[in-house]
Amino acid sequence: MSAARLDIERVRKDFPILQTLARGKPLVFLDSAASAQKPQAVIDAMVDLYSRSYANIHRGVYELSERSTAAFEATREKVRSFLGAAETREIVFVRGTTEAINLVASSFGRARVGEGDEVLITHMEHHSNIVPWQMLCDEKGATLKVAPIDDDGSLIVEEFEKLLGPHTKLVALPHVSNALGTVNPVKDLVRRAHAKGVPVLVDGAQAVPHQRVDVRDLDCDFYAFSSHKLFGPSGVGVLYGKAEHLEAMPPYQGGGEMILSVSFEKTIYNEIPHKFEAGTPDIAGVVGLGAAIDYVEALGLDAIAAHDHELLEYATGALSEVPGLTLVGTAPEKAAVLSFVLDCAHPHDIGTILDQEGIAVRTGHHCAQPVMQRYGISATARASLALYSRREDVDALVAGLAKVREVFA
Ligand code: 7TS
Repeated sequence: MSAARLDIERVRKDFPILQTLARGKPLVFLDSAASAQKPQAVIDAMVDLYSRSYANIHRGVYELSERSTAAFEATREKVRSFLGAAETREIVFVRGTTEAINLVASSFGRARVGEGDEVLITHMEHHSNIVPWQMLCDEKGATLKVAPIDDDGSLIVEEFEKLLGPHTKLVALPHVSNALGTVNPVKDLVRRAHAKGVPVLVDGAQAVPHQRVDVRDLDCDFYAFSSHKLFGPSGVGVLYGKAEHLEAMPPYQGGGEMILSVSFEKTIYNEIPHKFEAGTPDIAGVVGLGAAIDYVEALGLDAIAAHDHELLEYATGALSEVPGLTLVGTAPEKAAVLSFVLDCAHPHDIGTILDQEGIAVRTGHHCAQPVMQRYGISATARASLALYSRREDVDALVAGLAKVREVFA
């Protein structure tokens, strides 16, 4: 089925920041993998909540609190549908991907992983999907195992399979790598892990802005993503967990909202998902995430995926023509990320010169230092694309890189 095409110029009008200047030049924003820009609909939803419907949620008997609660809980249903989850009680609101992974490591991981056990991750993780597992392994006397990647940035599936051993208690892997753009065959990897009785957490931070995700089709046990990469506000994220796991898991944090009753002798915990939502959440942030989901659903996830893919191919071709440029991460299955090095300039110098042209790219290790170590480099420059990116942005990048060569080559 061919997807409807995105009308990019119309889409761009939805994002006020794209109309602004950077260093006196039209902004060319190529850092959406770090955080995406926000459409007016998201900004309006948050302003509207604060202007007309704001109160603390789940507590008040009065009308304003009921409205605020309804707006908050409506987002839970939007997320459920967005991820294809079976029930809203499988959707936990957290601060972001990082907190979602820490929640699973602290609660599920602590209960499941013991001395001599293993947690399996991949060589292409963001630090957020390394450090919580490392902390867990240190605490429990367990071992962190790392599935290797090929030179092109693909996971070596046979090696992954071999590392799934009798001591493996948990697998955590990225759906899409932030540093390389590799899209992992998650459904297949989950199937292989489940065949050995091992549950899987998927870090979906870089996947949800670019493709439809169906957690029941993937059959993953946990799926984490951040609102801010999905055109929603920062400070909010989602942990999807299968109800059977969430029900069995001990709470992550204690406090208000996560209890049914408290006495000094005994506390009875609330039902899921509230058991994992201690304290007053980012109410407007969750409402903003709901508006972001409405926005991408209205454009169509298939149309977004087709646009991102087409632009990635265009950008890959254009950058391949730049003298002295090497792309880092050339897996056959890739999404929206172009990491590269130049033979004549350090990535930070590339970023600084591009900035003078109004072009925003990310430079550094992208919180994925083991990926850099794998390729024997300390940093890359990274251009990342989103639904509002266009060929002109790529052309501006190529012209900017010619300036970098003029200065340094
Ligand atoms: N996992 C992946 C794959 C990511 O790309 C990121 C953020 C995170 C986890 C953490 O998300 P957070 O919202 O909890 O911070 N990635 C990036 C990036 O590539 N540049 O800046 C942040």
